[in-house]
Amino acid sequence: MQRRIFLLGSAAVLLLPLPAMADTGIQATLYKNPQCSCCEGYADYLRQNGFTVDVKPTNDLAEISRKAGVSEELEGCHTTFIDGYVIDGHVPVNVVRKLLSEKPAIAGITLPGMPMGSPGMAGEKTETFTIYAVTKDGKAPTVFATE
Ligand SMILES: [Cu+2]
Repeated sequence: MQRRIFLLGSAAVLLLPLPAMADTGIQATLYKNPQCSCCEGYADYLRQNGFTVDVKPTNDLAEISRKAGVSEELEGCHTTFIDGYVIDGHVPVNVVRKLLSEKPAIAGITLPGMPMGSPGMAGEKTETFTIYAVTKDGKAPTVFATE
């Protein structure tokens, strides 16, 4: 009788739906200005790299960034949230993965502006990208990675 109950229990576990992450990738929410097209380019880039991206057009992007810890001078052109972190601008996916695997005690990371040749942006890369780590406690940003 004990054994029979055990087997039924195992079968029930197997019939449960798989966790969403198993087949749809890591969930990302990307806020952008309604007019921004390179932001869509970045959403597609994340999708190509296995993320599930929910794009939310908004007219309050600056405020969303600021509340997430990204000051005006460090803002990118869209604001993504993944796994509790803010990822602002056209941050290369290997840097996003570094953040998600290292899980540092920061609010998130940002690549300010819209550098040429960054993921989702047109053009040739002409300069080193500096990706900054930001916090919500008013500390100065630090360099998280360079590409
Ligand atoms: Cu852009």
